[in-house]
Amino acid sequence: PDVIHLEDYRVPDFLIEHVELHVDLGDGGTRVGSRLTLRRNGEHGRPLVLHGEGLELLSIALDGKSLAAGRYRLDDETLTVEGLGAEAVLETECRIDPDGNTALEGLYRSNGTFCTQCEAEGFRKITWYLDRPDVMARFRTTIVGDRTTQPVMLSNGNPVASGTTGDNRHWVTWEDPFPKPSYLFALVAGDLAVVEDSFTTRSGREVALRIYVEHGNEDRCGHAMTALKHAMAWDERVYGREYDLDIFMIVAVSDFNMGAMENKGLNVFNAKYILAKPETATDVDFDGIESVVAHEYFHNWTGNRVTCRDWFQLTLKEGLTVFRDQQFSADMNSAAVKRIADVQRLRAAQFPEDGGPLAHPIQPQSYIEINNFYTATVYEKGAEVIRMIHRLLGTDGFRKGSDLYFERHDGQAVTTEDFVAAMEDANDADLGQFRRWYVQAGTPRLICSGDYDAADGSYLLTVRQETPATPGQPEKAPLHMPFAVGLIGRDGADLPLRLAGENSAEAGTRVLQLREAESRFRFVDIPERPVASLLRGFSAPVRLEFAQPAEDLAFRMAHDSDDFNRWEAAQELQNKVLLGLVADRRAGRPLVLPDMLAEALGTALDDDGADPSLLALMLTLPGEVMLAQHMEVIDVEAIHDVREFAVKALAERLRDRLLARYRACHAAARPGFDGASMAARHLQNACLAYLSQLDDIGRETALAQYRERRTMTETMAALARIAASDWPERDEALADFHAAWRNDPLVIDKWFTVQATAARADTLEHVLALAGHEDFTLRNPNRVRALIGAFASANPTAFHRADGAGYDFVAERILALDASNPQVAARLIAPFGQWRRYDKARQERMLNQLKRIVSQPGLSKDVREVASKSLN
Ligand code: B3K
Ligand code: ZN
Repeated sequence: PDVIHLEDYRVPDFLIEHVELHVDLGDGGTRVGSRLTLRRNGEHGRPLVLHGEGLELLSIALDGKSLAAGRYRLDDETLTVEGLGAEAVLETECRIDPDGNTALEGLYRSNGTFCTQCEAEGFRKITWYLDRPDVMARFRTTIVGDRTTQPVMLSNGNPVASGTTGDNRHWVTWEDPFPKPSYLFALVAGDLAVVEDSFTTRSGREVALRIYVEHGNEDRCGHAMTALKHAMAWDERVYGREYDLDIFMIVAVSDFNMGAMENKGLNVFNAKYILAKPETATDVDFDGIESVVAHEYFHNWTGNRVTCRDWFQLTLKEGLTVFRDQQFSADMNSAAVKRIADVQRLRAAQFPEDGGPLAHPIQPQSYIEINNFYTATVYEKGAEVIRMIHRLLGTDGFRKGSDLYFERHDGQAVTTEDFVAAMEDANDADLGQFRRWYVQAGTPRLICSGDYDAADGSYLLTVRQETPATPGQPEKAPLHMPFAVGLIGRDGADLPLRLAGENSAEAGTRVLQLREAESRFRFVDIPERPVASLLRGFSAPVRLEFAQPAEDLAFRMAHDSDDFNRWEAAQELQNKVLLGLVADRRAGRPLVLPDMLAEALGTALDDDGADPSLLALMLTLPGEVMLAQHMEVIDVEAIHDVREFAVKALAERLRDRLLARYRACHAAARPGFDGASMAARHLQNACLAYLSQLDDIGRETALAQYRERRTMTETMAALARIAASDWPERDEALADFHAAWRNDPLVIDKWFTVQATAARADTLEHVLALAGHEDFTLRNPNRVRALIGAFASANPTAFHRADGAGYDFVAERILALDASNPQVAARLIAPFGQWRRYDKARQERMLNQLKRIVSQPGLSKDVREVASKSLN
């Protein structure tokens, strides 16, 4: 296979100044005319080699003269033209088939609407082009379509002309004044409804905001529109960045390979991240919409105005933009709850990637298919790396750095090095060693110990860092990272911290810097044995190893001034207890729930002062997938049984307090997206997860909540309990839910997921039946993820069934899907890549499926790359 290496990067042989596109949409195929104004880049005699895939050539002309067959060469991936002058105009016309485009890359149709997805390399499926991000051109796009079926025809920038042509057809021309790479091109045409609003920028410009949706969805756009306006104001306030066009458009489509796309002035979204009202979307959906709308908007500066030189720089725009959307959501809602959710996601998706066969640095050094590198590492770990820079430089220093970055590089295609250099130069800082984060893969372990010396009142903190080997990187160098710590006194307050040799002390969190393989910090004037709170706010993306007694963890759950670490203490205590129980079960000892866990959670339940959402997170035991990360060899059944045992035992012990809190939250919550109601629902549902385990009141509580149909958040939480149960009402409830929402695809996705993730012995049989349900289709990525993706990644007991039937089912669907949509198929392979973590029998079964996938003839390079690397 063709491996692309970062070290082979060369500047483009030609630049494109201007592009004129003429897209004639039709039912029997679409004709794309293109006129490229080219300039030779430097002195050389090399030919022009344009990218192009799946295009049927209709005509080609150079500098106004039609080219004879011998003057150009065409193959499956390129068009080569020799003999260009220093400046040239190349015109081509081709035919493409959007209706047959099931890969959803390039120009395709979703429910009849024409739409595009060009990142990373989809533009070459529309016309021949230098389809690489360092070629930035001005685009002028004319779309011709049917007046009845495509009354709305959109592209980047501003509409500058339009007209009709007879035959019930019309045309519109769009012009984008900002030079951009082809991956930011977009075109949409269809019969869509529009919801409009406007935003006045701080310099007083009026920007029209338009959200286009399928008819009937107009009443579900309010939340996305509010999020957009908040994001626009926030970027002005926090980063000094103003929007730059007169129109900002979002189009929501049903069939989309990922979340959304930041095309210049015309974002295209998966409908899941736009459409919501409390009756149809959960609070998690509402949060997701707010953050994805903001994320795509923020790309306008971090990604579009300053873009990537090549795809190895992907984290330049993605890590930074994820960090910005995380900051935004933290500002809009509870910062601690947001931080916890982000860390949970990092641990669930990125840590396994970093510890498995697909480990790669946030700046990969090579790839076969770039679409495979839109990973949790590039995005989420990339965001953690930016967050560390932010921590090291401080809020003001980071802002100075970002200002300099925009000032230096506006309108350019740059590298991560340019970003780090701007941060350094603006702050006179040295990020030399810090740069290793960009090129070194693997999750560092921080092995910590603390020694209190009562005689001289000092506390010695020792931190050793060690990064495990990853494929191709056997040796790791020490990393530079911020390490936020606090020491808590017996009264629960943070002690003033003074390191030996310093003159004054400050209370609260202290950000230490780690650079060496081993660092020691001696805190002085510590009057009593403190309780250490390490890695506050998760100040670096590492695994912390610090043996802290259970009493200290319970103490921190109640007193840590850092809310993230209050939650983290709860997680650690729960991990300790549950993993102890796993060991008991494996040794055949009876399971007994330690009193102290119930007491610590009881104390949390009684905490009326804390954010209910934080309490919900503290009360929720680590999931099976998280617990598994702590086992040498994952024991799927033991983890499952022990967790179920603990939930039930806790429910019995805390019954009255759970019920009281449940009722109070239920009374406090109002339908709608307000922080207090969302937090109340969060805690209500965390209590329900326990209560539903109780034989007497569990069933009635869950059923009552389901039947009340107050908000989708409550309905789904109840239905999840019902779907996992053996209650006689189970089938009826599932049938009833389906009947109520059969015409609402985003809700039906939830119906599939709730069954795919149910912890039941017969789940695989249900999932097999669901895969044959009339509502199931491999053609819709959301539906695929709702059933197959959820089953493989969020139902460990069913996916890892000992007989291998779960593996067989998923591998078979990956192969079926690969024929139509390689990008989505490749993403389903990840769980198989974790095979080393399981027992011998499962290892062999997982490996056999990977081998089966790799040996399939005609496999896409997407699936081939991930599956074959997963075998290592
Ligand atoms: N930039 C897009 C992702 C494109 C994925 C291409 N396979 C969405 C985002 O990160 O904002
Ligand atoms: Zn992004």
